[in-house]
Amino acid sequence: MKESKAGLLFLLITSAFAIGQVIDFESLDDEGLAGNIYFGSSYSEDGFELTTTEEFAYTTLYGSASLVLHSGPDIGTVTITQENGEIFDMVSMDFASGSSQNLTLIGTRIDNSTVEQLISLEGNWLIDSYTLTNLTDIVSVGWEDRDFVFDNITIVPEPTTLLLFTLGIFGIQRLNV
Ligand SMILES: [Ca+2]
Ligand SMILES: [Ca+2]
Repeated sequence: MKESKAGLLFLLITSAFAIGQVIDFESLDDEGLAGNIYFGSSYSEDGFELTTTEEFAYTTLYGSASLVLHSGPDIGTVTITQENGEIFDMVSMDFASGSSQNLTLIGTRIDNSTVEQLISLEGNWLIDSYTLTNLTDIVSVGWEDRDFVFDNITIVPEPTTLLLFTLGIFGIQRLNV
């Protein structure tokens, strides 16, 4: 019994330090269709949820399924949260845009303070990867989106919460011994 508990603790601790996961939208790539396929205002993958005030579509025009925000003449917002409310870092993301412009990604921390990451989109409709250094220890991230294409959102779950939880269990178990 003790051994299995120790094994479980080891698993919990090592999983707490898991490296990043990539939201790559490949679960949408089952049609093999060109063009934009509209499907609604939310999308879930790897325990994360993306929502928008407008409508999401996906496309395979970039060689891999990627998301497109269909905002028409309006500016939509895109928001990413972890479904269990845990803290995470967002470390990179791919974007393509038809017009050259600056884009500000705004991360929100658990105390409602915000951090910002400015990226410069080239406007050539080519997918580029952007390294994000400011979006650490956040519970959500969002941006104003004008028909951008995006893919490969790389996220590192923050170990602190789970680690503290695990250490808490460990402490309680020691008290019970
Ligand atoms: Ca994934
Ligand atoms: Ca993809």
